[in-house]
Amino acid sequence: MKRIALTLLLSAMAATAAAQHAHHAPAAGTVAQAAANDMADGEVRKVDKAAGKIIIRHGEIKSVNMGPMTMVFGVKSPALLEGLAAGDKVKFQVAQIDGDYVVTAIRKAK
Ligand SMILES: [Cu+2]
Repeated sequence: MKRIALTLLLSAMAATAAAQHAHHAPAAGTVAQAAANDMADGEVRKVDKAAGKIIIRHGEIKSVNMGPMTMVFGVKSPALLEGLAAGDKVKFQVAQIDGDYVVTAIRKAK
């Protein structure tokens, strides 16, 4: 599960880098415009591994038509929460599953 998510993320990152002819992640503002349109920026506020939940203060999430806010998300797999802690800046993907907003991929932002 984790391996698949990572592969997807790396693919998205590679596509972004290729599109911008950049070797490293460009400034955040540029990423927001050019990255795969379902990668959102956020900052972790709380991780609840037992419940499989994460609270993220996030920017606009175009994939689910959501403006900036702080909210709780479910996670597609508890493994996604490994290594994450409050205060981490993250890039993540969200899907709406059965009416709930669920993080399907997440990684720390550089
Ligand atoms: Cu939200």
